[in-house]
Amino acid sequence: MSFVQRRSAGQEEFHQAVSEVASDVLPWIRNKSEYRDARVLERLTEPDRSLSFRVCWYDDNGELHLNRGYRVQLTNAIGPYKGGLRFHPSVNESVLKFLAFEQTFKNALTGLPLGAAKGGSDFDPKGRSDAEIMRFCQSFMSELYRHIGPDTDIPAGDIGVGAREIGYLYGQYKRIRNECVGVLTGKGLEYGGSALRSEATGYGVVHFTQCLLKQHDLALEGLSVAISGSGNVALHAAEKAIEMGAKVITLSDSGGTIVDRQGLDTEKLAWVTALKTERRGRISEYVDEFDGEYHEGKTPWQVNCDIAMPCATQNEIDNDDARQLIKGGCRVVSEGSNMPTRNDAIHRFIEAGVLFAPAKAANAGGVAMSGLEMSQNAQKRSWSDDELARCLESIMHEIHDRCVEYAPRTENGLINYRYGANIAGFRKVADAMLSFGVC
Ligand code: NDP
Ligand code: 2IT
Repeated sequence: MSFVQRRSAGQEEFHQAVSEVASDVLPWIRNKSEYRDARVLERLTEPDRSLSFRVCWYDDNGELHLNRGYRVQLTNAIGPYKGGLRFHPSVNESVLKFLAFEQTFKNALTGLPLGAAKGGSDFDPKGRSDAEIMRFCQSFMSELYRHIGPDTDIPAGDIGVGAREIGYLYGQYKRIRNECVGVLTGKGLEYGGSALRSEATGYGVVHFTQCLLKQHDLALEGLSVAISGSGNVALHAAEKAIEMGAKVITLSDSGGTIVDRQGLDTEKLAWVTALKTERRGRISEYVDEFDGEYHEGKTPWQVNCDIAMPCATQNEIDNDDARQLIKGGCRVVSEGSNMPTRNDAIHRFIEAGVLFAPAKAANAGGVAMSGLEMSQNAQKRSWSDDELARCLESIMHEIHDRCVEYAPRTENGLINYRYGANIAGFRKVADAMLSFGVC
């Protein structure tokens, strides 16, 4: 860690992500000189390249704004660089390096040939008109286009980047390059997108959770689920959890949390989806429409639940939240967002016998479906919804089984998925790197 702390000084999120992986990988490679001598893990902490660039755009009043754009291309050892773009004021190099680092092991776990990258900007889309979003996306792509390509680097969405933004970004790429190629995933169905891409991350989290429960002779039906966030991942996780008979009792946004102890049903969820995707409103409006409580400025982790599904952002569960969740009867934590749980909280969960599904395994359904979008684009074909739904389920099962293959059982007889995901993901990338010699 001192090597990473020295070379990436002040990048706390990045240190956190590396430390979490290193705590499992370093003991595992202790007797494996091929990985140790080639310093594979250290090499993965230095991205292949990290780009930053100026993004200028005009708001609707004709005022000029200046943001910074980024693309961190971490490794293309097992395939072209692949990972989302995040537009949020908190974006900086540390956040994108942690996300690209996590993406490395996640993409390896999918079993698909996908390298790892992450990008984005400190641009804040909140309160901006469609025209402002379009001008920002066009300006951003006017630089990004020279660094990406369908066999080089294929960005997708993440926080603040959904179907609307991917449309504007792809439109600009096409205009500059005069090429219709699979250079972005998450595209609209009319112009090369894949069915189920927008649903895949949230659905995948629930499929993974079902595998984990089954492995421990449990079932999802009837269990209460506290979900954070109300964006792409949260809403699709809620949809699939409800479909599978679970009771979804919370959603949140950066303003606060709604608690509906009766549980959301498909009608209430459709209302929230319209609120968030069409009107771009606040989750607090839920309690004007339906029964329930709104807890301003609070996360869902004070609410008693069987399963916690963080689906908003990084570091949303700290040690106190973990203590509270355990006290409230939580038996499973399934991470939809990337690095939502602080490292001390992960240890607390595992020690307490809470089944912990790490993001790099549980939320890999999104990037896996992106991989399938790339395959469809390369074939110039579109696969059916049913076929893609079957592919997603089987990929999530395979990821689960890859984790179990490497995971020791904890003292309580439970599977340590964090360990299994870290070792299975690392091993694939490391073996590819060893094949290439020193580079
Ligand atoms: P969205 O932009 O669609 O939604 C993000 C949600 O999280 C919103 O409800 C937002 O609330 C909330 N949120 C964001 N930042 C904060 C914050 N600092 N504090 C509290 N709430 C916050 O993003 P996604 O659903 O796509 O992404 C959510 C998470 O899932 C991220 O960690 C992302 O990296 C991860 N992920 C996404 C994938 C995808 O395919 N989209 C794939 C795999 C992982 P508000 O609107 O108020 O900001
Ligand atoms: O964190 C993630 O896996 C994503 N945001 C999706 C990346 C992708 O390329 O689909």
